[in-house]
Amino acid sequence: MTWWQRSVVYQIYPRSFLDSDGDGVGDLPGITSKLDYLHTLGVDVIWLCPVYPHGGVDGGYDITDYRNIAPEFGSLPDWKDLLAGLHARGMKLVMDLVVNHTSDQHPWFLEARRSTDNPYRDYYLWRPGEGGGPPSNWGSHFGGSAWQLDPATDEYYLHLFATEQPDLNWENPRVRREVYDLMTFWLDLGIDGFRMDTINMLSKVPGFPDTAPGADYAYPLAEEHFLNGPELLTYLREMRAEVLSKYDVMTVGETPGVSPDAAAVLTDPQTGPLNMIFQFDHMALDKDPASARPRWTTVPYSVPELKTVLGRWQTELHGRGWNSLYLSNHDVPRLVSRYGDDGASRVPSAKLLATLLFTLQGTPYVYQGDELGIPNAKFTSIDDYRDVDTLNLYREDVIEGGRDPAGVLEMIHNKGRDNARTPMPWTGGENAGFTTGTPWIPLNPTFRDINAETVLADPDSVYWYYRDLIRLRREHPSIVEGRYDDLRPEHPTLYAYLRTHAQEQLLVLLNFGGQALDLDGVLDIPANAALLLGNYAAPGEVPAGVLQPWEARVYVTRSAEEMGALD
Ligand code: TEU
Repeated sequence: MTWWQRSVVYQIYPRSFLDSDGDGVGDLPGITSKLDYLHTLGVDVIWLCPVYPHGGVDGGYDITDYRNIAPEFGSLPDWKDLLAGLHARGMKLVMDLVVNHTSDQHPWFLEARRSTDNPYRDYYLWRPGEGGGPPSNWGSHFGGSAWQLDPATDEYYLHLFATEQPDLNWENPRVRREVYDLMTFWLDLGIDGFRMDTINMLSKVPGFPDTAPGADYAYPLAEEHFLNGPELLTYLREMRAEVLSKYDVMTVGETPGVSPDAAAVLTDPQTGPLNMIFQFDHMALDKDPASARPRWTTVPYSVPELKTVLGRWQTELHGRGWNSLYLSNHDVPRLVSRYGDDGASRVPSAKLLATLLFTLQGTPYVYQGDELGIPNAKFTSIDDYRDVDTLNLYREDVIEGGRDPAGVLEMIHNKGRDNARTPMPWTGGENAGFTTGTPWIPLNPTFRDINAETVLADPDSVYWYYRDLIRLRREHPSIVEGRYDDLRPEHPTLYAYLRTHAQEQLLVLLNFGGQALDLDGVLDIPANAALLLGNYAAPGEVPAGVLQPWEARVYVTRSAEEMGALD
């Protein structure tokens, strides 16, 4: 096993972590001042969302300079201090690599748009219009057409995300060389890897053919024409040969719409260009696929469906590739609100979800604040939101489309990206201890009760449970290496699985839901099973055969034969 297979990653959204200079925006010195907080939690690797100079449109994912730090986040010396502070604690740093697109303010694009024969023109994807409109009907992820007419040359450029995020032309070898060079720049400064943004969108189907029209939006997402495109593997293999193979670093690719088979190719230990990917199947469970914009919908899903999806990735990548494990990030709602119960059972359900996250096979990713059990932030006014995706939805649907604002706000409450982007609550005091100035986005209204200070002071808190789980994972190789077997795939609320490795086998029991569950006739806990960790019962206890609402237990049993009694 490699270091990155044994690691736990903690994702930081710098804008919202901790502000050290009172401008209302989190920054690098803020992060450096909290390294002991992260070290105590036990995480090994920090994934830092973009801190580069940017165009101010998409939370740093619209980069204007790949080799520097945005002044609001600090300076390159501040960044070096952070890296040194991490390395001094035996921790590692992974940077965000955003190279499907740049900002429209990047010098390459400023040049490219000047004339059709500019040397940078082919850094981007330009096409003349068709019949007075865009070259094809492709929609952008953030609403509207994915093509933008640029008046200077009367041609359209492609942008799969915001208008201000033009897509780079990966067919151009000069673009690829630029990317490899900027990767080398950071690797030579000593970083430990990259999280690669939308990395399976690099290769577009030639000709940008139309996609099937959407239900009620003119511009549907043409995913079949840009996800896992024809040259993707060629580009990624080249990237590995030219750059990554020369360093002992980890890579994780963000890849929507990838099957386990495709992931096995991408992450094959010998030939795969990446170490692991973020798959999106479990993110789709509560979406309505028939809707014109599924990601804004919320439909109930069943626990057996969750087990099917997670189980498929566990079994199909076992021995073939490597999984990443995540239930949240900066693009999705808070996990306790989405998969748990953010009301009366907030704490036990947050712990249950953590138990799931840390006891599957793969590298777990914790999103900042999830270790405090933070729920979604439900702002009552659209004025409190900042995310381009959220604001575009509101503009298209309410301001231009005349839909009911209450209904759209509810969609935003359930699925908006700002749920995850409110400032880290460090204390219950002024501005939650995040800033001495005015925070760039309002605080999550729960901060007076749910903040690091209260959570650290409470030995039964979500934070200490995360710490215990991370420790457990380190002490039990079956969690990292073992096989996964779902014991009761059909059961409506019980998620029970085994993790089997050589001489050791773990049994994980998760009662998904607000009802107690009598295990009698459902599953026998073997007589020799010893409780390692639970969110109700303490290690070593012999708890009853009834699981409390949202109860989670991790047992160890000594041998595979003894575990046979379960069947
Ligand atoms: O996200 C890409 C992505 O596919 C989605 O999760 C996307 O955020 C969603 O479809 C829209 O709601 C990555 C980054 O994680 C995201 O923050 C950026 O906005 C996006 O790429 C563009 O760089």
